[in-house]
Amino acid sequence: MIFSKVALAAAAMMASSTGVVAKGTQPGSSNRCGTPHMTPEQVHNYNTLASQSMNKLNALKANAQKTGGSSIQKVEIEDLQEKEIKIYVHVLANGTKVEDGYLEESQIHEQISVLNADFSSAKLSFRLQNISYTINSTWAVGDDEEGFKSHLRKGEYTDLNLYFPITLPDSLLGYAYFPVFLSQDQAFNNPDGTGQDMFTLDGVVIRSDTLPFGTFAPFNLGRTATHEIGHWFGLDHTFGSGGCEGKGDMISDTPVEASPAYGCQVGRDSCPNQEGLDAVHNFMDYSDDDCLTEFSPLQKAYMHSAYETYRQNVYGVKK
Ligand SMILES: [Ca+2]
Ligand SMILES: [Ca+2]
Ligand SMILES: [Zn+2]
Repeated sequence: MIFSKVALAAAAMMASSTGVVAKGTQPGSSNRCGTPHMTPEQVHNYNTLASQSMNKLNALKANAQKTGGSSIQKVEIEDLQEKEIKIYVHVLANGTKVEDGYLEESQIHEQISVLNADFSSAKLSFRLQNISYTINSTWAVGDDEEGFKSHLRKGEYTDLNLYFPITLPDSLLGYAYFPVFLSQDQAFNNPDGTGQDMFTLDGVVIRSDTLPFGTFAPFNLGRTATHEIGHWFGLDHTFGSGGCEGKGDMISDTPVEASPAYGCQVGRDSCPNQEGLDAVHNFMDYSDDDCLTEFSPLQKAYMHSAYETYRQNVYGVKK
């Protein structure tokens, strides 16, 4: 995927202004997520990958039913190869006190524990490699994204960089970027050329008071990280875009949902003419942290497919 400067500027605006993603937020609450919408090309690629994952799952289910062996859920999980993701944490603070955003290491370890719990049923785990602390009043409020990322980003495209400023523009809780075919990225192939460097931008930015023990209730159990990392693995929101008749999230085992669910609206059915109740417990919806508990089987399979396709098969190694 080649991003033009214009497309990326639009995406960046979406992430940091009153973009489409922010629409529908409850009055007085924060904007849960600023991850830019997928481009048409991304939608096409992700749809293809999701179909492949679905076919694979259906074949496994059929085989499990034939042999009468282990349960379908178990078979789905057994087929996934355990993956451990390296994490580089970057704390962006105003000073060296906790109230300046200078997080205690224990709080970061607790966030990693939440991630390992939330992703364990997907056979995905995380290992903390390093924590960097930077005192910078611009970066501490989430401004100058390209600046802090080009200074701080570590590891390869397989590795996850987490940035923790104190706050973010426009009351966003966090944002991420979907994985792309890095080998087709303009700036990757031609470091002196124009275009956005998707390798550098890759990663997840989250306001640090959403971490476990943070002050941003009801979003302070660390699930903003889980949600944004879901995007980093290629998942879209359960409500996708386009409402009940839209493309949805391209994941066939999550019911079509008209709009984000807030709070914990168990039993919500925003598309009554479409099968199933809204997946309000799904990590890729907008419910409160204590309401978010699960990924669907196909989401789990899809995260593995997307990681293998986009992140593990990168052509060449970024310096
Ligand atoms: Ca769906
Ligand atoms: Ca429905
Ligand atoms: Zn999101």
